[in-house]
Parts: sequence; structure tokens; C-alpha cells
Amino acid sequence: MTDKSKTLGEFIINNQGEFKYSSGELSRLINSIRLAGKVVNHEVNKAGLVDILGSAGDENVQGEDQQKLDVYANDVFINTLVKREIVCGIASEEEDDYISIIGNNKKNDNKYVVLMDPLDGSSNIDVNVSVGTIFSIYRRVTPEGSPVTLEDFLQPGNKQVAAGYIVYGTSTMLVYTTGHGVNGFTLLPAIGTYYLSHPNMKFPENGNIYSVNEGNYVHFPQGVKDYIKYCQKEEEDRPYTSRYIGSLVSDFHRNMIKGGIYIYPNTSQNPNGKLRLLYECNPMSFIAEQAGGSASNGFDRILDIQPNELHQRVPFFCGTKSMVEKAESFMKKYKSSPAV
Ligand code: P6P
Repeated sequence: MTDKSKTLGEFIINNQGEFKYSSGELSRLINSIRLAGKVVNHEVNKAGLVDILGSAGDENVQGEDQQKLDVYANDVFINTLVKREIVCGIASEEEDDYISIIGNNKKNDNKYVVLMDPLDGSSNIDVNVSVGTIFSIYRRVTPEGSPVTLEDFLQPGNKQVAAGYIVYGTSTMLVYTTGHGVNGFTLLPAIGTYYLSHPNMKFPENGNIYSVNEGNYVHFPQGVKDYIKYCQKEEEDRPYTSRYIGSLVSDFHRNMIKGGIYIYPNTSQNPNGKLRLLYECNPMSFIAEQAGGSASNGFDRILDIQPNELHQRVPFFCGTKSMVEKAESFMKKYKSSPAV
């Protein structure tokens, strides 16, 4: 039931005290993401019209015809964060390297860095399937006032101060955590306000949905093949249901509400899997654990992995804790063997 009395803005203010070292910067940062999400939502929701109505007469931020939406989303989030001078650095799936933000006072005295996938699953736009924005926030580790370095971005996921996603679906929702549980806010487009619609989100104790691209089955590690066959076995608490949207944020969101596991394993073609550790797996893992779920690479906790490069990929098993543990039990039977 949506608590109309709780808008995202009021929620952030009421929970400001939960942020360690809070000087309101983190609140302003999350507010900026909220604003950028509304701008992107507006474009995503009319993407299909571009084809029907040609250019739809719309112009993008540079006054050109409609850009590719993931580049557009990247520009919106970066411009919003830079203009408000509340971060000292940004890393994005759409940017080869990180961006160091020099404030108007020409110093880097902001505390936070943001890592993001501005529009995950953007290839689904053309077929009107939900897509999402994923973000991850850390305190910088290098001295305040100096330019950020790669070290500020290559932090393990257990150092995140906040993480969240925006799912542009049948309704647009912002779901995030600052380490004190997970809360979901639904956008009321008519007035551009997010309302607390899903307070204190938790994975159900059990789940029976498994989300994996079975088209890659022959390339999966044997442990994943065994787990999929386990899910399909006709026994008292099975067969499970296979649901795979091809959009991480949507598959994760459904699994968190209904109970399920999302798996993107390593394969012979992608020995480290497809998903990126820093701005896809770490934020989703932080949210999953805060909602009583878990996330691993099949063997080790995602949030404990020490990153060694900005765009590194990892195998990803995430969702209902008991399902992730079951999948890990199959993986551990073949620990040393590579994907076949
Ligand atoms: P595949 C989208 O490109 C994405 O990063 C995730 O959102 C999604 O779950 C996955 O890749 C889909 O990949 O190889 O199954 O099409």
C-alpha cells in the first residue's frame, strides 16, 4: 500500500541521521539521482514514439535529434551530478575511464564517488521491455581536496555507503539502501513525485523462480547445468519456474518481491561472465543482502571481492539466500574445473 504521506524527499530527510558522517551531502546526492531518473524516465517512456513519429520533434540536451538512449541517460546523470558539485568522481559503463569532478572552487573537496550503469538492458527499449539505471556510492579514500584516483573507485562492495536502481517498467520505481534496509519508491508521473510504496523490502524466505539465459546452457559450468536440472526436477517442491527478461534490474526486482535467483555465470566465451562488478553486481548485491538475500560469484561473496579494474566482469549468482546456497553447493562440487 503506497504511503502517500511519505515522499522520497521526506523519507531522505527523516532518515538523514542514519548516514554516518552525514552533512546532508549523501541526501543531496540521492536527490540528484532522483531528479535525473525522472528526466530519463520521460525519454524512456516515449522511446517507441521516435519510430512512429519520426524524430517526434524532440531534441536532446545538445539540441540534436534523439540520441541513443543509453548515451542520453549517461549524459543526464553525469550533467546532473556535475552541476550540483556533490561528487568528486564518476565512473560509468558508458565511459572508458573515470571522470574527476573539479568544483567551481577548483578543488575536489566533495566526499563521494558514484559508479553507475546509466541504462542497463537498453537493447530492450526497441521491444518495449523494462530497463533500469543502477548506481553505487562510496566515500573517497584519497585525501579530500585532491583529484580522485582509480583507488577511489576500486573499492570492495562491502565499502559502499549507498546503492540502488531505478526500474523503468509498468511504473517507474527507485529502490535503494544506505545499509539500513531496502525501500522502494514509485513515481507518480502526473506530479513527478516518488512515494514510499514498498517499505522495508525483503526476499521471501523461499523462492521458485530461476532467471538464467538457458540459450547459453551448453557453455555453462557443470555446476550451473546441474543446478538448472535440479530446478526442473519433478519432486514435491519443484519444478521451479523459469523467468528471464534479459534486463538485470527487472529480473532482480521481480525475484526480490516473489523469491528467486538470477544467474549470469562464466561461460567458455565469457570466462568471467558478462556483468560488471563495480556498477552492476556490487550495488545489486548490497541491495540483495540488505533485503535478506545473498550474492556470490558461485563460490565467494561478491561484496568481498577486491576489484582490480574499472570494468571487470564477474560471474553472478544473486537472490533468495537458500537458492543461492543451493546453486553454490553444485558449483563447489566442480570447484577446480573450468566452464565447458
Ligand atoms: P544476455 C543487459 O545487457 C544485461 O547486462 C543485463 O541487464 C541482462 O540480465 C543481461 O545483460 C542479458 O544478457 O546475454 O542473456 O542477453
